[in-house]
Order: sequence, then structure tokens, then C-alpha cells
Amino acid sequence: MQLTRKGLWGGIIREFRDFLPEISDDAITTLLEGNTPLIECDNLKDIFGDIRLLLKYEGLNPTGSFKDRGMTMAVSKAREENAKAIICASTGNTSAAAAAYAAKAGMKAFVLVPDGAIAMGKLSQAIMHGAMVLQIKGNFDDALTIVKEITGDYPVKMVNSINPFRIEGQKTGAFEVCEHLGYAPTYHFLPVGNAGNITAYWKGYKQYHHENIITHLPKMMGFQADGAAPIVRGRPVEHPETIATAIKIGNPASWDSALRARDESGGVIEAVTDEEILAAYKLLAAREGVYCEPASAASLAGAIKMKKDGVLNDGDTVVCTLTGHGLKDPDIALKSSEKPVKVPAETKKILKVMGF
Ligand code: AN7
Repeated sequence: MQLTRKGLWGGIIREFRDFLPEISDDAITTLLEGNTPLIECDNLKDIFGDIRLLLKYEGLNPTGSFKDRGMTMAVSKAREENAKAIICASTGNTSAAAAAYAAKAGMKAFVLVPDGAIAMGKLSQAIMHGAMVLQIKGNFDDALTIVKEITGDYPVKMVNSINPFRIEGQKTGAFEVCEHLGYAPTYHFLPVGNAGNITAYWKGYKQYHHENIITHLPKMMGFQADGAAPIVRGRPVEHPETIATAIKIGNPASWDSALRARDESGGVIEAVTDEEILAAYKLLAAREGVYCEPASAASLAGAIKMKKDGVLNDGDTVVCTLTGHGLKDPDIALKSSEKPVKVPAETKKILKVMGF
């Protein structure tokens, strides 16, 4: 028998080159992101009935979140332009991805994060990959404002999703959903923070539609956390609050394009409570074997809400993007679950506790 290279994946830039802005070969900086699984839900029929529910598990990207798709593009472009340093504000995942891709490109990364408000896993990544981590006494929105000021005048490339190449990379999530299903879903649910990802998915679906690769477009369903829901309220939230720290954002950068995604697709942008987010988070882990971070579960929480409200129908295909891995934020998992059982190191007593 001979070895074949069947199925080897080259990362999103090489795989979707025809649909992305041009990048020279030497500049491509990839950790082979993308090609994440679209997992069929088997055990939620009591909630969803004959709706086909699938999970786009973005936690399986190299740094554990969907941000890698945008970061490979933004860093490759920065490298093409001979940039020596990148900068971003972040609730955690962008900083982890920026740090990793900067390391790969041999660049310096500066990341501004709200002090004490990002998950431990993400902070550890940014530090391990050698970024300069600047913890500010302020929230994400303050950090983004500062980053915008800095990049105007200094030789550092901004890699927040205001950088159009981030959106270009992230739209490949929609391409993959279409490739896997063979068509576009009826509904696509996403958590919304800075609103870059809903913008990107919509761009991707529209592009595949324009190219006649898919025949219909999905409705885009965005969900913010109730305490951090500026788009739902129609005005910035000065002090956003939610346990889902990834989406604790009060003034999203891609606000307008998120509204366009909603309106052009006939979708919604609504809010789910922290309780609904945590319930969906636990349900996925316990019943489907899929561990995502709390912010990611806002997509499923939204789908459950829309099912209850009678919006979803039997026969619909529903995709929820799970944006980040559960291991990003183990603190919240331990805090919100039952404690492990402490037992003596004695077989008999353990068997009793086990119920045998
Ligand atoms: C797990 O890392 O904004 O609506 O700075 O980490 O595109 O902002 C993270 C956002 C959803 C929201 N789920 O996506 C950051 C950051 C997870 C996230 C979102 C984020 P956008």
C-alpha cells in the first residue's frame, strides 16, 4: 500500500484562495486553522423535535476559537506589508489568536485586555505566545478606543475586526457550513459581541450565493447577553455585565453591518439571559459531549428561545456556531457545576457512593 495525501488541509487561505483577497505565498502565516466539524445533535430531540440541529464547533481551531480564521488573514496581510508588530483590544480570544499568529510570523504582538475580566485560558495563551499583555483598568470598549488611537500614529498594525481582512478570513466559516451540508441552513445562530462574526458569516453566505454555489440564503440569528445587549437596546451600554466575558461588549465595532446582516437575511438580533446561556452551555456538554465556552452557548440558547417562541419549524436546518472551546474558561465550569465527590481510598465505600 502507498501513503496518500488525501484530506490534508492547508488552512483557510490556501483552501479558499479563489474567494479571498490575494496574498503572496511567502506571506501566508497559518496554523492550519479551519475545517472544523459540523456536529449533528442527536440528543436534543425533546427540545427541537424534527428540526435538524448542527453545531459548527469552532473551539477546535488551533488556538481554540473562530478568531484564528480572521487572524491568519490579518497577520498574513500585515506580513506582506512588512509590519513588525500587531496590536488588538480583546475580551480574550482575539488576544490569544493574535499572540499565536504573531509568534508564527516572527512579529511582536501587543494586546490590551480588561484587567481581571478575561478567562484564564485565554490570558495564559497570550502570555505563552510572547505577546506583551497590557491589562487596563477599564472594559473592552475602553481598550478598543485606545488601540484605535495608537494605530493612527504608530507603526503597529491593528488586528481587531475593524481590519477588513479579519472579516474576510472569518467568512470561511460560512463556506465550510455550505460545503458540509451541500446547501445553506435555514437559520444560522451566532453569539454577538463586537459583531464581526455575524458580519463575516453573512458576507460568506452572500458570496457563495452570488457564485451560484448555494441556491438560498440563511436567516442570520444573532444573540447578545442580556446585560451586554447594545444592538438589541439600540444604544451603547456603558457598563456591560455578563458571565460570558467574551461578549461583554457595550459598543460593538461592526454594529451597522450586523444590522444589515439581520435585515437583509430576515433574521433577528436578540438577547438571552446569563441563566439561559449557562443552561445551554451545560446542556451541550452533558447531552451532546460538546464543551464550548459560555459566550458560545448564546447561539444555542438563542435557538432554544426561538424554538419555544414558535419561530423554528420541523424540517428546518439550524446551525449554531460554537465560537470557542470550553477549556478556555474552566473557572466558570467549576463554579457553575456540582463539586466532585470526595471519597476515602477504599473500594467498598467507593462502590457504595457509586450506587452499587
Ligand atoms: C467565544 O476576543 O471580541 O461578535 O476580543 O470570543 O465577532 O465579536 C471575542 C468575541 C463570540 C463574539 N464568542 O464575536 C475578543 C472578542 C466568543 C468570542 C464572540 C467572541 P464577535
